[in-house]
Amino acid sequence: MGVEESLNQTIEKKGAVHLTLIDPDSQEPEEAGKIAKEASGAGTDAIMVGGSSGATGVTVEKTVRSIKSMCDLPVILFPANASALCEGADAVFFMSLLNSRDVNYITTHQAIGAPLVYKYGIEPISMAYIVIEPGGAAGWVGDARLIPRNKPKLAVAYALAAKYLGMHCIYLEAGSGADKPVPVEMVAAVKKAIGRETRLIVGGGIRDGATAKERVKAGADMIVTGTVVEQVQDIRGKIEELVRAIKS
Ligand code: 1GP
Repeated sequence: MGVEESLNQTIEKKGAVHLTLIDPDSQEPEEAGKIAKEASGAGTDAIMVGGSSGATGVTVEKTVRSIKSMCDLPVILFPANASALCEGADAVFFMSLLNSRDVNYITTHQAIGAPLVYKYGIEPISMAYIVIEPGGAAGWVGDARLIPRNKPKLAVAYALAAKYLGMHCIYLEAGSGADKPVPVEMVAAVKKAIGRETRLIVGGGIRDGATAKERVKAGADMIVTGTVVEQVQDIRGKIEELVRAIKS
């Protein structure tokens, strides 16, 4: 079974999935492997590997290898551009930053990366990436025309466009380490418009179970957390809290 199918099954059975994001630029590969092991023990569903800057080439490859040696979870690349692709991952969020002003982030990096995905035999999971205020480094690097927090209709418009273009997942991103996560009203409005089968991913600034749960109740199918594991001593305890909160 592919990674996308297995995530879909978990969503159907448990209501939502939790994804742990590891930025290869934030720690040594060995440490990344340990974090993944703790996250796996805590019940996270897959490990995402990527970051807006510094997550390229050998750094990504060594991190993926270390994670794969420490746990059995699927590893999904979350690349800022084609230089973050590598062999050894199970899947890649094959994404287009729909609200970027820069055509490179909408289609050019994808054209450069697609033959590598093909060559490496990585499963592509099509995804629309939509960056919401404050947007963080992802918004800056990707030159996003940030969606204002109080304009859910703009997020809905992009999400519907993504659905009609055939994308399977839509990621509402507030930016890594955001002081405020994507508003619940925006999550609800987008889910209402895209329906059950298009999967809604929400991330950026989610640090506790209650915040994650509110967004799942509003319609998020996948919750991504990254920064919080870099900030706590008890990685397993924190991820257990998040996982428990979002699974029915
Ligand atoms: C960033 O949405 C992810 O791309 C995760 O954000 O680091 O704030 O958890 P955090």
